[in-house]
Amino acid sequence: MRKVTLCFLVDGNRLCLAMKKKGFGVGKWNGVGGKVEDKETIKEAAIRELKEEIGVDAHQNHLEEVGNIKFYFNGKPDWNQHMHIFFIKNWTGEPIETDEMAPQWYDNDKIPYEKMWIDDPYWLPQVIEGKKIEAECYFAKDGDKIDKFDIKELI
Ligand code: 6OG
Repeated sequence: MRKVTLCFLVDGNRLCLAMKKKGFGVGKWNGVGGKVEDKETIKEAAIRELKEEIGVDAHQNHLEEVGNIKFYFNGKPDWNQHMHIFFIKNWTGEPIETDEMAPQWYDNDKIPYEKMWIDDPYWLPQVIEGKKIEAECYFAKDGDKIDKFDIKELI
Protein backbone atom coordinates (compact mmCIF):
# COMPACT_ATOMS: atom_id res chain seq x y z
CA MET A 1 0.00 0.00 0.00
CA ARG A 2 1.26 3.48 -0.92
CA LYS A 3 2.65 5.34 2.10
CA VAL A 4 1.97 9.07 2.48
CA THR A 5 2.65 11.71 5.10
CA LEU A 6 0.49 14.52 6.48
CA CYS A 7 2.07 17.15 8.68
CA PHE A 8 0.53 20.10 10.56
CA LEU A 9 2.57 23.00 11.93
CA VAL A 10 1.22 23.84 15.39
CA ASP A 11 1.50 27.30 16.94
CA GLY A 12 -0.31 27.45 20.27
CA ASN A 13 -4.01 27.12 19.47
CA ARG A 14 -3.51 27.44 15.72
CA LEU A 15 -2.81 24.93 12.96
CA CYS A 16 -1.25 25.67 9.62
CA LEU A 17 -3.41 24.30 6.82
CA ALA A 18 -2.52 24.63 3.17
CA MET A 19 -4.67 24.80 0.04
CA LYS A 20 -3.69 22.08 -2.43
CA LYS A 21 -3.16 23.75 -5.80
CA LYS A 22 -2.76 20.63 -7.94
CA GLY A 23 -2.91 16.83 -7.93
CA PHE A 24 -4.76 14.57 -5.47
CA GLY A 25 -7.08 16.64 -3.26
CA VAL A 26 -6.82 19.85 -5.33
CA GLY A 27 -8.97 22.69 -3.94
CA LYS A 28 -9.02 21.28 -0.39
CA TRP A 29 -7.43 22.61 2.79
CA ASN A 30 -5.17 19.98 4.34
CA GLY A 31 -1.94 19.45 6.19
CA VAL A 32 1.25 19.22 4.17
CA GLY A 33 2.60 15.96 2.83
CA GLY A 34 2.88 13.46 0.06
CA LYS A 35 4.17 10.12 -1.07
CA VAL A 36 7.05 8.42 0.73
CA GLU A 37 9.72 7.61 -1.89
CA ASP A 38 11.38 4.18 -1.98
CA LYS A 39 14.71 5.38 -0.66
CA GLU A 40 13.47 7.43 2.30
CA THR A 41 11.90 6.89 5.73
CA ILE A 42 8.42 8.20 6.54
CA LYS A 43 9.89 11.00 8.67
CA GLU A 44 12.39 11.97 5.97
CA ALA A 45 9.49 12.26 3.54
CA ALA A 46 7.51 14.43 5.99
CA ILE A 47 10.46 16.84 6.35
CA ARG A 48 11.10 16.94 2.59
CA GLU A 49 7.44 17.70 1.84
CA LEU A 50 7.37 20.57 4.38
CA LYS A 51 10.24 22.19 2.51
CA GLU A 52 8.90 21.50 -0.99
CA GLU A 53 5.30 22.49 -0.34
CA ILE A 54 5.47 25.42 2.13
CA GLY A 55 9.19 26.26 2.28
CA VAL A 56 9.85 25.55 5.97
CA ASP A 57 12.88 23.76 7.40
CA ALA A 58 12.32 21.28 10.19
CA HIS A 59 14.10 18.43 11.92
CA GLN A 60 12.84 14.86 12.24
CA ASN A 61 13.32 14.92 16.04
CA HIS A 62 10.57 17.50 16.29
CA LEU A 63 7.99 15.40 14.44
CA GLU A 64 5.34 13.97 16.74
CA GLU A 65 3.40 11.11 15.16
CA VAL A 66 -0.22 11.67 16.23
CA GLY A 67 -1.91 9.01 14.16
CA ASN A 68 -2.13 6.84 11.11
CA ILE A 69 -5.03 6.00 8.83
CA LYS A 70 -5.43 3.36 6.14
CA PHE A 71 -7.67 4.53 3.29
CA TYR A 72 -9.48 2.04 1.06
CA PHE A 73 -11.14 3.25 -2.15
CA ASN A 74 -13.87 0.90 -3.32
CA GLY A 75 -13.10 -0.24 -6.88
CA LYS A 76 -9.85 1.75 -7.05
CA PRO A 77 -7.31 -0.32 -5.07
CA ASP A 78 -4.37 1.55 -6.59
CA TRP A 79 -5.60 4.67 -4.74
CA ASN A 80 -5.40 2.90 -1.37
CA GLN A 81 -2.95 4.55 0.97
CA HIS A 82 -1.56 4.48 4.47
CA MET A 83 -1.26 8.00 5.84
CA HIS A 84 1.07 8.88 8.73
CA ILE A 85 0.04 12.06 10.53
CA PHE A 86 2.43 14.38 12.37
CA PHE A 87 2.21 17.52 14.47
CA ILE A 88 5.31 19.71 14.67
CA LYS A 89 5.88 22.67 16.98
CA ASN A 90 9.44 23.65 16.02
CA TRP A 91 10.61 24.69 12.57
CA THR A 92 12.48 27.55 10.94
CA GLY A 93 11.17 30.00 8.37
CA GLU A 94 7.68 31.26 7.64
CA PRO A 95 5.27 29.08 5.64
CA ILE A 96 5.19 30.42 2.08
CA GLU A 97 3.07 29.74 -0.99
CA THR A 98 4.62 27.43 -3.59
CA ASP A 99 3.42 25.88 -6.86
CA GLU A 100 1.95 23.05 -4.77
CA MET A 101 0.23 24.70 -1.80
CA ALA A 102 -0.88 28.01 -0.26
CA PRO A 103 -0.59 27.98 3.56
CA GLN A 104 -2.83 29.74 6.09
CA TRP A 105 -3.16 29.66 9.89
CA TYR A 106 -6.49 28.56 11.39
CA ASP A 107 -7.59 28.71 15.03
CA ASN A 108 -8.35 25.21 16.32
CA ASP A 109 -12.03 26.08 16.72
CA LYS A 110 -12.30 27.49 13.17
CA ILE A 111 -11.00 24.57 11.11
CA PRO A 112 -12.81 24.73 7.71
CA TYR A 113 -13.98 21.10 7.67
CA GLU A 114 -16.47 21.79 4.87
CA LYS A 115 -13.53 22.56 2.54
CA MET A 116 -11.39 19.59 3.60
CA TRP A 117 -11.32 15.85 2.97
CA ILE A 118 -14.57 14.30 4.24
CA ASP A 119 -12.70 11.97 6.59
CA ASP A 120 -11.08 14.83 8.52
CA PRO A 121 -14.00 15.51 10.94
CA TYR A 122 -13.77 11.84 12.02
CA TRP A 123 -10.26 12.17 13.41
CA LEU A 124 -8.77 15.68 13.37
CA PRO A 125 -10.80 16.98 16.36
CA GLN A 126 -9.50 14.11 18.52
CA VAL A 127 -5.92 14.73 17.42
CA ILE A 128 -6.28 18.46 18.17
CA GLU A 129 -7.46 17.45 21.67
CA GLY A 130 -4.15 15.63 22.15
CA LYS A 131 -5.21 12.07 21.39
CA LYS A 132 -3.26 9.66 19.21
CA ILE A 133 -5.37 7.64 16.80
CA GLU A 134 -5.28 4.69 14.43
CA ALA A 135 -8.04 4.32 11.86
CA GLU A 136 -9.33 2.58 8.76
CA CYS A 137 -11.45 4.56 6.33
CA TYR A 138 -13.51 2.90 3.59
CA PHE A 139 -14.69 5.20 0.80
CA ALA A 140 -17.78 4.39 -1.26
CA LYS A 141 -17.36 3.84 -4.96
CA ASP A 142 -17.67 7.49 -5.99
CA GLY A 143 -15.04 8.50 -3.42
CA ASP A 144 -17.08 11.35 -1.95
CA LYS A 145 -18.85 9.25 0.67
CA ILE A 146 -17.54 7.15 3.55
CA ASP A 147 -19.01 3.65 4.02
CA LYS A 148 -17.18 2.88 7.25
CA PHE A 149 -14.72 4.64 9.53
CA ASP A 150 -13.11 2.56 12.29
CA ILE A 151 -11.04 4.49 14.78
CA LYS A 152 -9.27 3.61 17.98
CA GLU A 153 -7.29 5.68 20.38
CA LEU A 154 -3.65 4.72 20.86
CA ILE A 155 -2.39 4.87 24.42
P1 6OG B 1 0.19 13.59 -3.18
O1 6OG B 1 -0.52 12.34 -3.62
O2 6OG B 1 -0.31 14.82 -3.86
O3 6OG B 1 -0.20 13.77 -1.63
N1 6OG B 1 -4.23 12.73 1.70
C1 6OG B 1 -5.31 12.86 2.51
N2 6OG B 1 -5.49 13.69 3.53
C2 6OG B 1 -6.68 13.59 4.17
N3 6OG B 1 -6.87 14.43 5.22
N4 6OG B 1 -7.64 12.73 3.83
C3 6OG B 1 -7.48 11.90 2.79
O4 6OG B 1 -8.49 11.10 2.48
C4 6OG B 1 -6.26 11.93 2.09
N5 6OG B 1 -5.72 11.26 1.02
C5 6OG B 1 -4.50 11.76 0.81
C6 6OG B 1 -1.78 12.74 1.90
C7 6OG B 1 -1.51 13.73 -1.19
C8 6OG B 1 -1.58 14.37 0.19
O5 6OG B 1 -2.94 14.29 0.61
C9 6OG B 1 -3.02 13.53 1.81
C10 6OG B 1 -0.78 13.66 1.27
O6 6OG B 1 -0.35 14.62 2.22
C11 6OG B 1 -8.51 10.29 1.39
O7 6OG B 1 1.66 13.45 -3.17
